[in-house]
Amino acid sequence: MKQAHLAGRTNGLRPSLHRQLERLSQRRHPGLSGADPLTLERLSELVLEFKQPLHLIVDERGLCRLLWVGPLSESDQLRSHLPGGPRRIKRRWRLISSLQGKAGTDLKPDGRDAVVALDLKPDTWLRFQASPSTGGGHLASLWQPDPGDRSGWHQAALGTLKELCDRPAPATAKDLDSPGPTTAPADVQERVLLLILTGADAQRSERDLAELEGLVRSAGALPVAFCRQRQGQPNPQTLWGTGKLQEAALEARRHQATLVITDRELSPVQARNLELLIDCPVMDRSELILDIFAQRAASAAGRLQVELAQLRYRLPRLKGRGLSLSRQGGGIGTRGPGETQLEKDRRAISRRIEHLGRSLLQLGAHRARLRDRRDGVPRVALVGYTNAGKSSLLNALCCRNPGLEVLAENKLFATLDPTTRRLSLPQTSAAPKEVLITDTVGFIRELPKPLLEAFRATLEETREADLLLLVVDLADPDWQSQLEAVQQLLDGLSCDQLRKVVANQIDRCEASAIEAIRTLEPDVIYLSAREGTGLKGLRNWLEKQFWDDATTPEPFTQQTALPDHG
Ligand SMILES: Nc1nc2c(ncn2[C@@H]2O[C@H](COP(=O)(O)OP(=O)(O)OP(=O)(O)O)[C@@H](O)[C@H]2O)c(=O)[nH]1
Ligand SMILES: [Mg+2]
Repeated sequence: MKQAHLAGRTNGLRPSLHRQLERLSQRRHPGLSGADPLTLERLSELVLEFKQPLHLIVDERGLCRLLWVGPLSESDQLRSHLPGGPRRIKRRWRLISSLQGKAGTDLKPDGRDAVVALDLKPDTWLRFQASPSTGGGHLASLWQPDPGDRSGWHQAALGTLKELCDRPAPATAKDLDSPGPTTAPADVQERVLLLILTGADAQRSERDLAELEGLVRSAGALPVAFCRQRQGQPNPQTLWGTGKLQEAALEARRHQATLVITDRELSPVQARNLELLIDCPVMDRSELILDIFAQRAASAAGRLQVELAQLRYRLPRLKGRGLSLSRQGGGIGTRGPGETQLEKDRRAISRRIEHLGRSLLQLGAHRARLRDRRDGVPRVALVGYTNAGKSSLLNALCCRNPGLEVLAENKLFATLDPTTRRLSLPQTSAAPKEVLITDTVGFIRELPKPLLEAFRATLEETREADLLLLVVDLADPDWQSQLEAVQQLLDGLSCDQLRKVVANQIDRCEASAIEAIRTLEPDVIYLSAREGTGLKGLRNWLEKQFWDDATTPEPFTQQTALPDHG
């Protein structure tokens, strides 16, 4: 018979004990179901002698593939100890654990043991107490993987060891692999677990979580679960506590998550540690945003900018990244420049970064020449938080032909490349009055730095505009902090031209929001891009800004002094 593999706390075992364990691991169990009671009796005697739990992994033919000594939690990758490696693992395998505990609750799979056991994907897990109960038998319970249960397992039977040894495996095994109603095929949509650190402000944390969920959906993935921890004394190695990460590992398996996304930027070491502890690819919010940009980039300039940002972000992180950079199956973080290329040659990447930087400079110069050609026509940029309604406003103002509309949809970062349109203003004089309006890429809190740097060429449209219309989604409960974030980002980009706040989406906002913004920005323009309300007021205001005197056709641009914000 094929000899089973012994692993775990085997160092320092007396040779006689070693032999006994080996003999036990060579005993055959009934095929497909059940277990050999005599082997398990002997196993429990050794548990009491060793003062260590012992675990058998039995295949569908009843052969023991591994005897693990000590807690399962001591192995990050129990599967890798199996002869033939993790790929050999099949369904219909059984896990049998002889435990040291005495109380009935000790039979419940718990903590890291439960997580590691789920990794094995066994059909059943028979757990029994090594110490006989007062009646003489061993208390035992049979567990099956259950994605719906918090522990990842549900109890299929409880009884004495003898009873459960004879019991065939329940036919309705809820295997974690079986497609349930909530399960999407993994290759169709990435399933994401969100790992979050919350602050003292509960409302703020809720909104941050909602925003992160929106980003995940924007990337085309499905947020399936989240784990949050109150921010305390951060552990520099992992940011989250070990207990929380154990919970995250369990949640990831319960929900069949294929990716974990954190709301905090991770150092390469932290990312690697998290991957090891959760045993799932881990990515931070910045990388997620970069991925959304990579998906949206349509123009040549947009693609160059995204590639540059991704390379700048990844270069310092190449070393030490494990699972997430070696994913071959597609999904978040694998779009844009190829990962194998990234791994191949750091110097080539640095050269590519230089090359991209030069190309973008050339593009910037080209754009500047184009802008010069528009000289004399006032330029207005629509800026604001992502999803505020900038593109909708551009369409409402300038687009009479439905075929020429820019994309406006309920997605974060729907717009990536700036679009400029001509807007004819109310003509009170004979001379035509036109301004150029540019729809720009949206902003977000804590925009990844490499992205901001790479998008300088696009953001120049904003810097070079004569006037900024700062679009706010007044229906978003978080509008105030979004407005602040945009103001700060504009300050950081040295955009010092006039900023006029435009309160959009008034058709669906709370009356209190209108009151609140009135106190904050008394001269705000209210409108609804969707309903078309307030557009006339905005046009009139623009006309007044650029043509002080309605009879003077000379436009009022940044080259001449602008009045103070008012
Ligand atoms: N009810 C209502 N919905 C609006 C209004 N303006 C925009 N929306 C909706 O808000 C969502 C986002 O609109 P967009 O115009 O794409 O927003 P954006 O600021 O361009 O977003 P990004 O390009 O992703 O930064 C879309 O679903 C719009 O239909 C409005 O005035 N009222
Ligand atoms: Mg847009």
